[in-house]
Amino acid sequence: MKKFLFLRIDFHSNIFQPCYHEILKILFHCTFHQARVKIVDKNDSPPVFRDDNAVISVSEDLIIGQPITTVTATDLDKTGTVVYTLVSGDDGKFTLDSAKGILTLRDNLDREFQSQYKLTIKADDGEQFTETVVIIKVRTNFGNVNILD
Ligand SMILES: [Ca+2]
Ligand SMILES: [Ca+2]
Repeated sequence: MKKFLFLRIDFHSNIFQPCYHEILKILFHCTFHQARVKIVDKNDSPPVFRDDNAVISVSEDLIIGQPITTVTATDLDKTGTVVYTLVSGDDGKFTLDSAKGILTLRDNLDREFQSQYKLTIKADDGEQFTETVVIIKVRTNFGNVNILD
């Protein structure tokens, strides 16, 4: 004799609940059990930067240690922690908080020496990573302009 099992899947509670339980039990003299299925998240999505190729203008008289911007990457996964790294282009002028993504000034800027920095920043979730570019444009401090007599 063939036996069929009908299942109703309740996605909200993740419970696979047998339907017609009592009817089938009477017809086929079998028993049913409920099973609770918990779906565990896998770290399979890369972090995604909120802003790509951001351009930020800063004054050349910015004080060392002052925050410039915060880079943010979102991750669809519940597992894994996003770690930010300054990969290249900073020339020792900037530092990046690995946990919060806060970019701060590390050394004095001089527009006459270098007017633009192209920073490559990485967001890594332990499995996959994404990179973005942040361009820092240095504005002139008018106090440095030499006025000839
Ligand atoms: Ca996932
Ligand atoms: Ca992830």
